[in-house]
Amino acid sequence: MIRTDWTMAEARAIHALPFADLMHRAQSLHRAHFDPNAIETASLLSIKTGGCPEDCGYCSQSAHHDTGVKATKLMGTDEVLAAARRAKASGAQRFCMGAAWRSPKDRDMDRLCDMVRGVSELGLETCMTLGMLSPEQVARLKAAGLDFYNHNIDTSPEYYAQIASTRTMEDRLDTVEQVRKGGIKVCCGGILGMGEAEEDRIALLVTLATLPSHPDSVPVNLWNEIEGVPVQARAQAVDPFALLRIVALARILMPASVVRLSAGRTGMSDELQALCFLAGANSIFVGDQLLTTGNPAAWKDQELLARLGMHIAPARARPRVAAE
Ligand code: SAM
Ligand code: DTB
Ligand code: SF4
Repeated sequence: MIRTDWTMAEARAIHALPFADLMHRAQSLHRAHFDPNAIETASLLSIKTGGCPEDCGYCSQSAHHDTGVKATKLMGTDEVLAAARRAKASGAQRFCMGAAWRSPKDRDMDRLCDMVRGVSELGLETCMTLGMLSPEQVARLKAAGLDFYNHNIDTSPEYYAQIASTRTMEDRLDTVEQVRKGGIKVCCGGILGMGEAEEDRIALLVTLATLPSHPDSVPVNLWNEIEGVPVQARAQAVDPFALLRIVALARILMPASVVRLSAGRTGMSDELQALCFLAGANSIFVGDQLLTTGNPAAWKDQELLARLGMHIAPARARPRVAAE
């Protein structure tokens, strides 16, 4: 059963299960919906870096924080396609293009659509993350063939105002809804380790799991340390078992969604990543670079997947909704 009526009380109770029970429940649902040995891969490219007018307290790219990240212009389509070819050659299935914008300017739309068409023609799935979109912009990207749009809500509705003041959770949810209505698949998740309480992490997932339909993919990021941003002062290391409980809860609340173990893998042991896959994570970013921070080297990921007997394949939910 795919449910969109989860309550906080239900989510808290699942989250608090004894570890073995929680992992068993998550793994059973994972197996009912996906091949548990398959992992999806996406590669990221920052097509427009830094100088962003938003003040997200975790982000190296905000013009409000002094982080040493240099602002660049929107890349040319050829440069983007060259990076997409390299990503494909190194095993990526999806190419995700990110821009440090509050929202795209209409004058950029032609080039963005060219990028989507070009990346699709290479046989890669396409994803973009460009900030807020108008319904017209959604329609243009859809017509160009955009498969996914990433737009994270990042934390709980209660904690959101502590993280960003130039936009609200409602703004984020509005764009997510526009994207869904426009027929583009939604990628929406959050960040752990920004000083939020356990309750906020659960509320983040309940917010996603009670949307009109679950995001197609749910990135779980660990906050990546950035010198010079406000979150640095209140960030806390995420206990590995706390991470596992959140991955498992995401899998249980949204059983047919792809859960991506996103930022923060460089600091994780192989054993912790393997446990995250058991808890229901079935997607990773591959390639040495995320947007402005690092990611494990490709050979390290290949070695890890080989040791676990896992293979790279599109994480497609099984059509049948099986009982636990
Ligand atoms: N500007 C667009 C937006 O905000 O949607 C797209 C780019 S933005 C950098 C994409 C996502 O990266 C954010 O929503 C956040 O979840 C994640 N992110 C940014 N900085 C991060 C950090 N230091 N650690 C972990 N995740 C981070
Ligand atoms: C997501 O949830 N994580 C990715 C992607 N969506 C765009 C971004 C992670 C960024 C980590 C910090 C950086 O590299 O600047
Ligand atoms: Fe800009 Fe996105 Fe970074 Fe916020 S998260 S400052 S919107 S690039």
